[in-house]
Amino acid sequence: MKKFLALALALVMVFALAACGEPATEETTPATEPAGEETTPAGEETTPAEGDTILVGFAQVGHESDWRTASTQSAYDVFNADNGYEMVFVDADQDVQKQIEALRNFIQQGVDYIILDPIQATGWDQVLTECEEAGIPVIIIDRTVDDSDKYISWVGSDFTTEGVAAGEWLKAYAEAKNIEELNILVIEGSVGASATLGRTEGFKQVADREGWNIIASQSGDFTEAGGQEVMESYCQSYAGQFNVVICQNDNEAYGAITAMDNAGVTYGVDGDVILVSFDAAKTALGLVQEGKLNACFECNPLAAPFVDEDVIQVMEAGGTPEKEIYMTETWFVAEDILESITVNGEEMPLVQVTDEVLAGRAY
Ligand code: GZL
Repeated sequence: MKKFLALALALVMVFALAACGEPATEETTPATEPAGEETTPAGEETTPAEGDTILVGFAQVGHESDWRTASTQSAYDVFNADNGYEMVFVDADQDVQKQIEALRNFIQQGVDYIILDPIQATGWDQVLTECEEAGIPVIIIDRTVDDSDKYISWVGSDFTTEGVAAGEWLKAYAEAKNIEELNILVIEGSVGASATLGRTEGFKQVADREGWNIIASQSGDFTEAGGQEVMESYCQSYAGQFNVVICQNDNEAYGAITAMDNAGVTYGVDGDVILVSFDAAKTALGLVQEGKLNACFECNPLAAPFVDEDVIQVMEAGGTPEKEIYMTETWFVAEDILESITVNGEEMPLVQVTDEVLAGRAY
């Protein structure tokens, strides 16, 4: 009954807005809003709903990567009238101040819940205090807030474990291929992002333990253009000196591939350079299957269902959700020469990318 009422009211509102000459399309966002590049950067959109629906405000990082597109799509797939929600969505275009402004606007709008994917790990305690004083629960997804605990739950991935996994795989792979010396270039993610900090820290733990040579580590800002720019610089500065490139997300790897192609540097299973990325978007997994990427370490972007089921619905029923809710991840590889790796003492399987694996991917 609740959903039917919300849907009926939403339809009434749509026709009312249309009659007033309002752009009806802004209020009739379907359950599956295409959230790709056409997402309004730094803009505000609202899914329609009326009545006793749950109003959530979502301050998203931006639209910088395939991963981000999937994360935004996941929110539109869940927080819409079909499921008893109305969502106010803000794309902060990788600008922390825009995110903080969005949270303050959500307070003014009187949303029921705030969802935040924090662009950077620090600088949040003041605005989270304001949310707490306004009595609005905040749910953090994906990246972490490291300087405040004024939020109900965090739903995301263990970035340090992702970095350790990449290091442990590289160790096992080099041994299997009889590669004795590893000279490594790293293309880091956005400066100050917990995903960057964690992946860097985790990989470095293994590199330090194994005595590997990390030649350089620069930020590509999690974008394809950034990855290409850094890789072009690396190819000029370290020509012939490196045999491993670690990209901290898929889009940086796409850019690095363009740069290495242009520089005549070979990579992947049959190349001179071992190429690794994080995220595991479908495009990247296709590159793994082709052997252009040697390995790809998943970071699951589909947090919205967990926020709905394990946090908001629990609170709506009067319960207390878990403070930390971890997503499940898979480590993908191009070849079947290794079945598993040991990460932090736990044996974890490696999945070779096949047509069947690709067909089963949601993003
Ligand atoms: C990781 C996420 C990162 C992705 C990038 O959880 O925050 O941000 O790895 C994205 O693709 O830009």
